[in-house]
Amino acid sequence: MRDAVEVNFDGLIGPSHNYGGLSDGNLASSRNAGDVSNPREAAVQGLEKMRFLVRAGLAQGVLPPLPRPNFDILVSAGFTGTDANIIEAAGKQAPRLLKAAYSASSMWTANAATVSPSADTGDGLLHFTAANLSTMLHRSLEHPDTTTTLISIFAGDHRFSVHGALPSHPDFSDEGAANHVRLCAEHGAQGVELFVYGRDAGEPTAGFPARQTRLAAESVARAHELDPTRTVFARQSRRAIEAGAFHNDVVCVGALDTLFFHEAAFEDTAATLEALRRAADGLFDLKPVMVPQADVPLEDAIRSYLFNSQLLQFPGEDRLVLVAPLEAQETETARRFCDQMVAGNGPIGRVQYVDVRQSMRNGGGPACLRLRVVMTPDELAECHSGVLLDEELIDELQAAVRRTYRDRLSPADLADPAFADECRLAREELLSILELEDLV
Ligand code: SUG
Repeated sequence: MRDAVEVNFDGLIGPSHNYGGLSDGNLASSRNAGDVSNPREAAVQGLEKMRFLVRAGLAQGVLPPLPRPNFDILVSAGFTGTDANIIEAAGKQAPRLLKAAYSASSMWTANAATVSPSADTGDGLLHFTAANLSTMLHRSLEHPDTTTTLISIFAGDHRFSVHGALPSHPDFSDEGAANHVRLCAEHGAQGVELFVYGRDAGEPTAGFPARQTRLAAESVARAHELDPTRTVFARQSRRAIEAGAFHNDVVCVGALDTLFFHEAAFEDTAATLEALRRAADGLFDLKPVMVPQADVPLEDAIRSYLFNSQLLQFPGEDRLVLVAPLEAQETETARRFCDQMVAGNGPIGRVQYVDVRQSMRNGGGPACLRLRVVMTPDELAECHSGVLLDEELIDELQAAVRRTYRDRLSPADLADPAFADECRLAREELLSILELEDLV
């Protein structure tokens, strides 16, 4: 199917965006713990990034924020009474749990699910598996609501197959598309799916957590009916995880036939590239762009989030565009590498820097904020069109955000029961704009 397109579904940043310091191994989350956040600016920044892609002529979708606070976890922890009683008591007795219940982490939709386009799957359906995100408590709360959201948007089992999350056990730890790369000649052609894992099921790890297991990756590949000869499983390097690459997409991004990655991304780079070439045989010639440690030290790569960029084919441009965070431009080694790369004649011809600083301060760059879904025209026609953006809809969402979101949120504010109502009303307004009232 030649005219399939890649749709980027960004997470609309929720009204409770805050710096909770909840993610061990995510250096930005730990560094900025307790700071005052600006949810309004965060959501506007995210929507401006979406506007940039819409203006470039790319297909752009949005996923709404999940309901926060998540009362289910608070009730499971024994808090009872009215919503206000629950929040007040949790604020006093379990403030960290209240932060988890309020986390706006569903904004990072690269972790919402793993997606396999219909060109890759045995049954010809477009498959999604919601990620259990079981390593971090606050993220483990997302998947039931994420599954419901995906089913609302991708309804109809003759085109779409939405799988619930894998079991929530450490052997099945799954963080979705952040550890998954699809390579192909063109979006609608059969591709090669690369799954990157940090540990085997049952394998103990010291130090920062490895959030993806090989068993989880294999389970998703099986459920999606992927062709084993076109599927590659590669191990992320321990060194990258210890340096703060809590997902593979902090050190690697791929699109079409191009894989852009840091020298230290994989445990065995040569074997990974060899396996990819074998899997791509007859489909496309892999174009690896490896960034040497000598040019961009791993620490700079992680601080700048150079690799947590979107790699996109812009209409009218013959080489790929890297949509990178401003922090990459501000990091000398990363910027120098980008300048040299675009001056050469490799597959990446331009770098565009975007401001997503509010999200970056929690460890989420441009690539974390989007879930890529390759869709045929029939699939596109059948999904819920209310979440497909044009500039007018972006304006409407931004106006709602400006009306309903705070521009200052400190951890202490979460204990105020009035804030829960504020979050609910803001989300309801967004859902009504997106014609997703069934999710209220
Ligand atoms: O899971 N941060 C997220 C960042 C996710 C980035 N996603 C990708 N790399 N695809 C995480 O660590 C921090 C929340 C806090 O501390 O308040 C957080 O969850």
